[in-house]
Amino acid sequence: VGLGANLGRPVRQLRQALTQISAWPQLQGLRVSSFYRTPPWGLAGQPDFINAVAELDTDWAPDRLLTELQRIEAEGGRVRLGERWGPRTLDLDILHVEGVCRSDPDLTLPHPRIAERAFVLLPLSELTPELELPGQGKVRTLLAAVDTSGCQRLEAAEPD
Ligand code: A4P
Ligand code: MG
Repeated sequence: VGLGANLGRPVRQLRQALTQISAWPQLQGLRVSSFYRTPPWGLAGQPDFINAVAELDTDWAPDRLLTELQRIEAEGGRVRLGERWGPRTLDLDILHVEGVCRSDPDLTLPHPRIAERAFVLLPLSELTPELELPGQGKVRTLLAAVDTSGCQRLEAAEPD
């Protein structure tokens, strides 16, 4: 799962989302990357984002997982200003589900734009550098090909 925010209190919103995920009854394991401060991708002139990636084990099917993530976005009072790639208080995307490849617009897996995004590849490579993303390549290799200058890892003690 990729987490991102650039409105409100981004670090706090990411921590709160992770707390909610960690309380899921279906959850068997949860590993979370460092948080990164990253320059906006896709649409300039908006605040820097805070991004992180979480790996988890669940019995939920991918569609149910997306529904539950969208519930957390909504409960966090998700605010967005309407533009594609524009600012938002919380964005939770499914990046990859082991063994699943699909191009349904409601849920495309793996997420189609991972290879272009340092803000995903940096935290993802902390957790699963050897992961092969079907159709895109290995995380470690993809990371080596993107520009990570401007991305800054935050200390775990970063205040909210
Ligand atoms: N959807 C399809 N596939 C998926 C998936 N794998 N995971 C559908 C989650 N959702 C998926 O989502 C729109 C629809 O996509 C959903 O209804 C779901 O059924 P959304 O969350 O409303 O829109 P979105 O995530 O904002 O999509 P959009 O506009 O493509 O934005 P992106 O691609 O997520 O990019 N820069 C930095 N540094 N850090 C960021 O986190 N984020 C964005 C947003 C832009 N720039 C950024 C960052
Ligand atoms: Mg999203």
